[in-house]
Amino acid sequence: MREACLDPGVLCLFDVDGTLTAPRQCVTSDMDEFLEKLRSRVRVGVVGGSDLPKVKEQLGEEVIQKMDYVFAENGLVAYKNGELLSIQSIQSHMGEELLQDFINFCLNYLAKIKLPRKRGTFIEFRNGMLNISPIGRSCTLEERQEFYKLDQKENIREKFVAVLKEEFKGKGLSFSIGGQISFDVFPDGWDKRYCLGIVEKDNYSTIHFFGDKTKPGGNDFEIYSDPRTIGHEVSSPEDTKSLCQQLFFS
Ligand code: M1P
Repeated sequence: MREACLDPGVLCLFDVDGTLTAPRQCVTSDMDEFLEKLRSRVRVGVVGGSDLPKVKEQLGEEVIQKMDYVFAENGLVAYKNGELLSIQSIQSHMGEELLQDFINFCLNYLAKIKLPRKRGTFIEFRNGMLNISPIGRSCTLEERQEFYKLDQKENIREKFVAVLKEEFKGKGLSFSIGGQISFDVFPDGWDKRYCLGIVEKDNYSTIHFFGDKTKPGGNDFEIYSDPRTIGHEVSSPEDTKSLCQQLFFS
């Protein structure tokens, strides 16, 4: 069935939060079914800033079996056809010295921020990146929304990133604000374009990318504007679905 109208030269890559799901929420059954249907036309992959446990939480435990590719942490953790392809390690890339200087600086800065609410897990250590959250990742959904609103007014994350950029200038670190309560830190080049280096070997003639954070500073910007992809800016999962309907089913 899949093979009948499948164009194996076309790959569609999707961001997760704000593109396939509401931020940090589970995929709807409607979107899940649509992605299944889309896989009858093109190859499908997801490229999220989040780590694999969060991608699974949102897209389902079976996601690596259901998609052609799953790229967690921008592709620093990569799966193809249900199999692990590669995994990166931030500590071996940065070295313990710089890593600790960086973590210590962040802890110090975090300790000085006063917010209406602060919870736990301010620094999440992932395979290929660090995720820093001023409110703390263990906040509730309500507390998340409250922080996000405040951040839109006061640019708490943007100011933090600006200070880090200055302090760690020339150290080969990149920063991206992809979600609502945190920002990601990784070595230069380990943004979402990282996954393009992986799929390059599969010789696709066309790679579409769909994302919502496509402006400079957003974590979809680099891959969206990369000449190897056709970038599509979307505003919600509904928008993503209707754009894909137009592109692949009309
Ligand atoms: O997918 C975008 C971002 O999703 C989460 O962001 P937040 O929790 O701040 O909404 C994080 O997993 C982050 O790493 C990721 O880039």
